[in-house]
Amino acid sequence: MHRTPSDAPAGIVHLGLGAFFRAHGAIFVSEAMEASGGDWGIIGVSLQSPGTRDRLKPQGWAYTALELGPEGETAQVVTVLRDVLVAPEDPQAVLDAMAAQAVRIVSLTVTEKGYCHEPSTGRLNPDHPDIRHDLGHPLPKSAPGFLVRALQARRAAGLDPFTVLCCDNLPENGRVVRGVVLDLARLVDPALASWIEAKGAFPSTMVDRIVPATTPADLDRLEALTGHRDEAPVMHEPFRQWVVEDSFACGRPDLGAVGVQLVQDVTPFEYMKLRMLNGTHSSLAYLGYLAGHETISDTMADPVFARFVDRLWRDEIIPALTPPPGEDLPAYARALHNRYANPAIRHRTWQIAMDGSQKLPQRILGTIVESRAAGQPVPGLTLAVAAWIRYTSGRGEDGQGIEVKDPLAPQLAALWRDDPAQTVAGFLSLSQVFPAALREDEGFAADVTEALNRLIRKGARAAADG
Ligand code: CS2
Repeated sequence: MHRTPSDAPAGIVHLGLGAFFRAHGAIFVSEAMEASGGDWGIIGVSLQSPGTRDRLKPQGWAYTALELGPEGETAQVVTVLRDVLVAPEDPQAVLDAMAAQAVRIVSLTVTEKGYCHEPSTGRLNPDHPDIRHDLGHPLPKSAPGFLVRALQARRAAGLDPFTVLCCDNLPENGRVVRGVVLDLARLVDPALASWIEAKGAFPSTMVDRIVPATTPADLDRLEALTGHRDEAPVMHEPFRQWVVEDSFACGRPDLGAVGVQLVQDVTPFEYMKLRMLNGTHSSLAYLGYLAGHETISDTMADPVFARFVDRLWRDEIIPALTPPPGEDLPAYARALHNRYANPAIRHRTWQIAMDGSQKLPQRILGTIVESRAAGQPVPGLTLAVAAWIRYTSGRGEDGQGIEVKDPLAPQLAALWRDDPAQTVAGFLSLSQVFPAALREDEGFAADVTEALNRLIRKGARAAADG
């Protein structure tokens, strides 16, 4: 039987039902079912708040995805969601959904900090408050906790594990999640850990689509465009890419039919995307915000920053990368330049600046470590690190306060000193963020201090105008 997305039973539970997944993975899955059928309806889970569920429920879980091209907008109604659960309200219902026999994939977009790991090492942080909670209670709070307890229930019921499909911007994300799940499972029950190790599947993926947060003005614009009020639409750029390691435990939607690249090794694609896209996104976010730009496209409309980011790609990031099969890195950089400049996408620098302590290692610091070891200068990325430090001080160039969102925010704010060299020394000693190679690199500390001095003296725009 060939089902349409709107009547297929759920074969997927997705943890972290934010705008990104609804504008990316959910659309690919829906199209794959349109192309080839399969029981791949999706049960979404919000791990924090009920807002998305409350807005989607009266709409029967359907929502509009609005494509924002430089030349116009196209709306599509997505009907692949079967239900939305809110974990803090009823964690048992989430575990029951994940342990259902029909569910064969649990996918995740819980953001970098949702894995409760140390960003600099990729290992579980057993002292994370949610992990401490989950070790003492059968009803979890954290994403790793839900994965482990649901796998435990499946094992007890004699079912196979589901495939864990990580869709977050982490390097080798499948390997990282597997490590975090196994670390936690070992603390819960070593036999469970061995079972997961033997039977579980954790394919790595590279996900890409720019999805700015939906604003109240977007709701009104969409209503004017379609004549229908949608309380939970998502906004996205035309571009999309999903590269997936083809190692699933018990089947998958026909993703290959809808343009998903199914490959043996995702690693080079992840490095390309994390360093070329996310690395420059974060760099532009801190510098652009400090210079008074609200969005990435506003920042790109400033020729100083457009030149800055082109130099980052050409002189610092591309030389340290191995191109994935079939990818031309200079062409990829040109395409990114145009995607960033798309004025229809109002992606706030403040939104991207969030959670820097969790993002910097894989986006920026990896390139810096490798380049410094090879004797290659990385002045632009060093300036980006200094801009992050300046940003997290909580005070902008205009003297206005900055609302710094970061799990380490209070700790970061406390590191600020009158002497920039001391401030930098404090930041570089953060072992959760900076790998040993940079913590012990005195030349790097001197370069970041020089960049921070330049930022304080001249401002972000002049500092980036090299
Ligand atoms: C952004 C990403 O918010 C951020 O940190 O860099 O969400 C970015 O837009 C996506 O990864 C694009 O695929």
